[in-house]
Amino acid sequence: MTNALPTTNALIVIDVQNDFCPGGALAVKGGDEIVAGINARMADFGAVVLTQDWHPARHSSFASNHSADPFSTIEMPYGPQVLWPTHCVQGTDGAAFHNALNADRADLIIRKGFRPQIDSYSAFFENDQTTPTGLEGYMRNRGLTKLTLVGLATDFCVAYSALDAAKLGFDVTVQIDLCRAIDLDGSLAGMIAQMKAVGVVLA
Ligand code: VGL
Ligand code: ZN
Repeated sequence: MTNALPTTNALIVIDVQNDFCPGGALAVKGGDEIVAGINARMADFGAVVLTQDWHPARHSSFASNHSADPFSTIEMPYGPQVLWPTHCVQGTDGAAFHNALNADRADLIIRKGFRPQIDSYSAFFENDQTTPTGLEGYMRNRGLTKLTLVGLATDFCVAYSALDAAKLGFDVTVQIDLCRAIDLDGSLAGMIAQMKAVGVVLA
């Protein structure tokens, strides 16, 4: 057989959802510009996984549930937490994937942030850094050891996922031209530095 896709290589597409695209509730500048490039990259991988931010309306990461301002920070039992505009509420159009994303190619769609009391930026662990999403087991069971991450947002869900994947011993690349950032108070530079420090390849 020729052109076999590398069976150890997975593309993980982080949160390419309407609420993170222009016009959405937590719009990331240029969020929609990466969709065509992500679809094209899918052909290079033996596995494609999509993540989907998937919050109940009463989620503790929503500023509206604290009568606080969006983008302010509060102390949660697990540490500081940014409060966000209400976004990616389960079953809403905002939580749906961008309609041009080739979701049909996905082997797995992993949802995160569904527990009301814990946010989950990373595709591997929730923000308490201990509650697993199950994605590590899926990757190991399929022998997927080389992970390439793309999507939204570079400095939150992509970076947290990349840091956790590196910590778990996966070989991790973030394809930065297929990501877009929120960049809250220097968060982009900070997270890029952290990713480099743990050996994540920024391609
Ligand atoms: C995200 C903030 C809140 C992300 C998700 O996908 O980067 N950021 N929820
Ligand atoms: Zn969220």
